[in-house]
Amino acid sequence: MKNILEAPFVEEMKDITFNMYTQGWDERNGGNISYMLEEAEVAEYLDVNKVIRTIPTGFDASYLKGRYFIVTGTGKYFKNVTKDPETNLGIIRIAEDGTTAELLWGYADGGKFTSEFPAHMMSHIARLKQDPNHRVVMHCHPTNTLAMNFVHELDDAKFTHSLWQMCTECMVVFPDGIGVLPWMLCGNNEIGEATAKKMEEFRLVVWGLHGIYGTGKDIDEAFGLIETVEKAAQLYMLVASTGMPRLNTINNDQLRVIADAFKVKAREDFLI
Ligand code: 2HA
Ligand code: ZN
Repeated sequence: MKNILEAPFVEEMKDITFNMYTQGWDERNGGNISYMLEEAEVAEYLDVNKVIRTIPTGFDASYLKGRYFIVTGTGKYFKNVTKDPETNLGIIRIAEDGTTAELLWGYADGGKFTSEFPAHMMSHIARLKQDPNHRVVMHCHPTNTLAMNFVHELDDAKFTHSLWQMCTECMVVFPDGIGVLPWMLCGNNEIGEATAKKMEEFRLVVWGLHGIYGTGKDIDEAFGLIETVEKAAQLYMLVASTGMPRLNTINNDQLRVIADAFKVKAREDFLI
């Protein structure tokens, strides 16, 4: 059996949590990540028949039964994952009943997965139905994206369009747009269900006045989506902060030109 602390997926979780912490997007225990793993990759490092303990999922996750995930722990700080992955991360498998998670490694201080576990698992279900290669759900509190929530309408089309206009790259990276939820209480099934509903259409979902969810087939894709939104939001806020009139913008014709050139399908109804 190989050393789990050297597993590529543990290394990836260490790298990305530290990276996101240093961006300032994951203060204190802010943010959470869940990353779906193949049984074969886990079995190189762990005896998959050895369940340490079980943890209730809090909802019916039977669509994911038998699936493995590495997930950040509740109350844990992204900044600490690198120095103590076994306490700050856990590897779980969704049991046959869908209401139990089987802990195979981690949460070494008796902890459990993130309080946003329902939103993560419900989002995995929604994204897997859209894309069988989907694997990662990532949540954080990017500063400029959040700032923009206070001065911009929380509307899918309007929010997406404002960001598309900020940099040429946005149309290429998220032509499918961003879902935007109003402020809601976090950490429960209700916000999980609302997030998953948006995930039927979007890989990115803003939680109004809270943060963002990004998803993808790997960590780079989920992170890259969030990073691009945050860059555009930073530009939006910089420009807004000057109080000067905008003399230039990327207009809808130009957005269509970008989509054509990069062979992506823009959400035409968001070209408002
Ligand atoms: O896990 O970010 O949304 C801490 C949070 C809650
Ligand atoms: Zn949060």
